[in-house]
Amino acid sequence: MSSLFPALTEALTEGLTLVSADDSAHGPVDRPALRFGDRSLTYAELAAVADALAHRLTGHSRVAVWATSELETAVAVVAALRAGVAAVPLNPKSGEKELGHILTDSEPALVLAAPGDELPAALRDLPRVDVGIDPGADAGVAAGGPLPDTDASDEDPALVVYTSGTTGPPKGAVIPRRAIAATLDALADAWQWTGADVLVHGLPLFHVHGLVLGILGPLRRGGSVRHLGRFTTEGVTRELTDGATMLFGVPTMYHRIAEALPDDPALAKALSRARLLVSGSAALPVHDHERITTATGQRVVERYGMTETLMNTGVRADGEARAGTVGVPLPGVELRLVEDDGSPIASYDGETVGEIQVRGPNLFTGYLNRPDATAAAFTSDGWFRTGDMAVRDPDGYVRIVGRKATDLIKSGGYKIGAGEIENALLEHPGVREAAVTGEPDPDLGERIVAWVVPADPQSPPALEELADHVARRLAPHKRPRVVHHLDALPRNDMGKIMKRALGHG
Ligand code: MCA
Ligand code: AMP
Repeated sequence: MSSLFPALTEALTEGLTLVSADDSAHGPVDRPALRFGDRSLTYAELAAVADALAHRLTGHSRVAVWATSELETAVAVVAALRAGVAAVPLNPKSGEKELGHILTDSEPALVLAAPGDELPAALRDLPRVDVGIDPGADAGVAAGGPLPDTDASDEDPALVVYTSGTTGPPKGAVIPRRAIAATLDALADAWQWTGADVLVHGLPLFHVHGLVLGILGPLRRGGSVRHLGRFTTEGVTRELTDGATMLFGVPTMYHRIAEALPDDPALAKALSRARLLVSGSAALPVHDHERITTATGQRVVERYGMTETLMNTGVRADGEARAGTVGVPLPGVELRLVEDDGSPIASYDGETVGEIQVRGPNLFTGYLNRPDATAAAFTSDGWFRTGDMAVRDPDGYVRIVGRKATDLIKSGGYKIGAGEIENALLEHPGVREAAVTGEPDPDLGERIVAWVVPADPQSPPALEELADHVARRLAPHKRPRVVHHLDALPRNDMGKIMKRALGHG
């Protein structure tokens, strides 16, 4: 396939000497590519550092990336893609159990990390390659010869991204190069996204939203991205006031923006200047949409995607941004709604609910080492079962109304499997039985609630104790925010926990 990053290739063919300042607005070489805080790289500099690193990666099948919200993570992933090697981004806050599972499952040849980063014990047996970002030191990269970027096949894996299911440990979604190119080009069409755009975001870099859309997206367009390190409304104000054109965020971030707006005229002004405000990863409540529009005159557009499918639908930049909808299928994406028995729903009546199934070049190739789960995820004729329930308006706009599995929780835009947390809770000595549910939360969308039968009713484990336990074993965002102690869990005749009965507990 052609290069995933034409602007990088262009920067290389133009030569790695920096052009004079007056050419900077035009030539790809001197255009800013990445900015994290006060550290940044132009396309020429990124080409130098990423390609020097890429030459050290060729020949491997998979490499892990210690995916902090720093410049090194972006460089490491670009280097892996330039080398034709799959990158496995690791959440640097992953607990021992989660990290252990991911490493055993994905068997990376080495781990890429920023020079100063301290890695946990689970990673110390892996060869480590430090990600240098000194373009001067790497100026001789061209001597390393051409990289496989353009020779890699469309189906070659680009990323393995771990995503939670209802039960068991997370599964590694193998995302091929073709899916990344297809989804980013479809979004470019929908959003009139060009190299002139400057994106700002503060999303983590170990998931599709922050990494594929937020970093690889601008680089594929030849534009630039400014990462906030962590999301703050001050950071959003600063960057949108200073020339950024687009903002990507999860609903929790837009909720925090909506909360801050009444007392923050600078934020309102900055948002009103943006070309496009995009929300995704979970539903943005209509109330937050409305508050933002009232204060800024801007409409937030939503897009709908999944780790396994990348992006499926979106509200187009030239379309009507209707709160509560995720827009229309993106170019190249086939989308249908089906009944429980799998029969397609023909109507576009805004009422008939069905499961969303999708097909197209944006899809993953399967779950790593999980042919069973991969087979179960697809119909016999190649449609991917998303598990999301939706209706379609007469003009094709999709409205997501719920999820098939009650055991999947979306909190802060993270997908979290109830079973995974239940297993972790059961490993705590103070827990005899456990069930996990999600309940509505104005900030997080849903918050994780643990229902626990204590081993010793006289001294039940406290919330903080259980939250720390889950954060240490899995990840902090998977920790319960509420714990209820019960004498017994409600079970049906088969012994299965009746979670619906818990909501009222
Ligand atoms: C608190 N903390 C703890 C504990 N309690 N750490 C360890 N043990 C504990 N017991 C720490 C947290 O790690 C965090 O640290 C800080 O305290 C605050 O925690 P919390 O309140 O949970 O989080 P927050 O800072 O308020 O985060 C809200 C957020 C975050 C910024 C919106 O949820 C977020 O970044 N969400 C993005 C999720 C995302 O990108 N999803 C995309 C996947 P620290 O502050 O240092 O971290 S979905 C996807 O990719 C598909 C394709 C799609 O459609 O997009
Ligand atoms: P993940 O598995 O973490 O990639 O999350 C994918 C899931 O996030 C989808 O299956 C949806 O349930 C949800 N999702 C993503 N974007 C949206 C959106 N704009 N509105 C509602 N749900 C969304």
